[in-house]
Amino acid sequence: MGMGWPAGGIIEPQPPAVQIGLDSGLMAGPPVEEVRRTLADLTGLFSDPAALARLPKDRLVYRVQSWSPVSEGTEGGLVYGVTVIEPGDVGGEYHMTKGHFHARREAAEFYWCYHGQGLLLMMDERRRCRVERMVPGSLHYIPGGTAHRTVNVGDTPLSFGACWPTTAGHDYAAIAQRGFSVRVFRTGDGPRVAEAG
Ligand code: S6P
Ligand code: ZN
Repeated sequence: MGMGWPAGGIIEPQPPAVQIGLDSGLMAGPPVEEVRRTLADLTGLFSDPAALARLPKDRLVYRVQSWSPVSEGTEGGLVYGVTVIEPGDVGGEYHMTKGHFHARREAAEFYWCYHGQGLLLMMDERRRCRVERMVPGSLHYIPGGTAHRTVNVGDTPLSFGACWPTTAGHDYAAIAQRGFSVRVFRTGDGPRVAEAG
């Protein structure tokens, strides 16, 4: 029957391969994969290494569930994922993702927020940054050539869906070396986005 196409006759509707919890954004189903990022995986990400050293290395910062219906690099394919960032900070700097450019610079991406309060940092190759607020229901277009990082500025998990081309690839090196040109800190008046140089 190849590709799940029926041979003919009466068509029996099939259950979906994956379900999404519309409140949490979490995915369930056989094809779902998950990666977890703890503080141990995020060395060099936060600006205060002394604060990092005082915290348990196994603290979960975020996890990414994803479904790649076709193998990475397949032209024309799409990947779907959800990221859940736990609330918290390291020396006052909110929990955030590593952030990346897509290896294929022209590859864009959609994000949308299921739950929580966040900031989406978008930075072009000249290190110019834009920041959008993420709230439940917000939809964000990340154009090609734009590094992206998300920051949980609330006190509950931040959960957002994402859809990107299978050919996009991920380039973490530029961000690992120089970071973003802004950082986001907790203050008594809420989050402050500060220039990082
Ligand atoms: C993939 C997409 C997201 C991130 C995820 C974690 O293109 O942008 O699924 O992978 O939010 O961020 P990062 O920077 O650690 O991959
Ligand atoms: Zn991406």
